[in-house]
Amino acid sequence: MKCRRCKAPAVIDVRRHNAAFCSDCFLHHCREQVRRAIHEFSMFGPEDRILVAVSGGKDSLALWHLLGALGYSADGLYIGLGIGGYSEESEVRTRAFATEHGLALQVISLPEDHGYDVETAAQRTRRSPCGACGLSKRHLFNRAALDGGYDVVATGHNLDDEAAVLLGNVLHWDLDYLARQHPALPAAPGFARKVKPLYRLGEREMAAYCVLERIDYQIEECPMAAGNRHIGYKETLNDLEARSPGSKAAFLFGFLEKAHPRLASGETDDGVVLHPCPSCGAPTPGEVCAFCRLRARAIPVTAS
Ligand code: Q46
Ligand code: ZN
Repeated sequence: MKCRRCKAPAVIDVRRHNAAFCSDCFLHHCREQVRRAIHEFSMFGPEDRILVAVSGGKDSLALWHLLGALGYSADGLYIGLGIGGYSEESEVRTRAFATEHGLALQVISLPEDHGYDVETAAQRTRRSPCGACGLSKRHLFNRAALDGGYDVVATGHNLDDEAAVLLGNVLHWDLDYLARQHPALPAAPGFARKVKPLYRLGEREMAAYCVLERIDYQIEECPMAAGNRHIGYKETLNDLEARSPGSKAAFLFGFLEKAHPRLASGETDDGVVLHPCPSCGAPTPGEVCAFCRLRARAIPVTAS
């Protein structure tokens, strides 16, 4: 197996591209896919202040590394979810990466700063752990970006993640979610701009990138992930991909090119009026925002 670009011995094949690469050319391929994603959707420019949502896993650390390799300066935000040893190790790796590369990192702890952890919030609000976790992370990343004067929040969602979310949204024909599923969501009042520069790269590519760049990431799966329906969607898509390489990319990129523009242009807000949450200021259609409701129910009430 030879590298498609330089004909040296290859270390990885990317069946979707019907190509194999040597180490240097594979890293070049990853940088080019991210560069293309950034330009294709005008995600940000060199003058923008970027906040990267880092979890300590392969995708977010690879993203932070790739942005630096492409000449962007980006700060990181890590949210400690209070998931025992998993969270502790994730934080250690995130801090070590930031220190090694001289990057600025902000750390928020759900238990210490907000008085609850993911498991408690899930139990008390009868949400799935990932539901409570996702709601908390979206809210806190957005707030940190607005408070810190950042232009954009970048997350490490990769091609596999996005294809799995798309499959779920299609299976449920959730048109609102489909209209909002995009690698670059513009800023709106109370909402920071959000981008996914890894949407053109698969999970396996991100793991290989970390190995080749010697990035020490959290390999353990989150113990709360069991039962997350996106895992099932990923397995289904992996079966499809094994039989027909390129299916995932065709599914996601075809949606973005052909279906999303129609969905987004037909998007109506259905008369929904957002107003600031009286407790935290986040835009919400209800009285108090979903995050503040979750937090109020998740924090144990102490007897007076
Ligand atoms: S951290 Fe949170 Fe993931 Fe764990 S609880 Fe679910 S959403 S699986 S990215
Ligand atoms: Zn609120």
